[in-house]
Amino acid sequence: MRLKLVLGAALLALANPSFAQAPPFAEVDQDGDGIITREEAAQHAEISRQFDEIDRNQDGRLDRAEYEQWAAKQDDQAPAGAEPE
Ligand SMILES: [Ca+2]
Ligand SMILES: [Ca+2]
Repeated sequence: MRLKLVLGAALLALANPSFAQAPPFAEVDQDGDGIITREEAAQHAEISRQFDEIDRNQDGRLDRAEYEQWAAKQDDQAPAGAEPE
């Protein structure tokens, strides 16, 4: 079960190597408990790398609000081709 989820995340990472947009919260929160742990973030290189920055209240976990805020910022930084607002 867990292995299958990890493999799915790996396949998605391969399918989207540019990471132009952050993956949906539900995709990163593999067990669906509403919190992204470091272990879950480890499946996504960019999230893992910026974990401390995303974790604004420094409790070692990413809740949906923290993640969505960061994800929106990633979308703002989308590379050429994206229309600026
Ligand atoms: Ca989780
Ligand atoms: Ca947090």
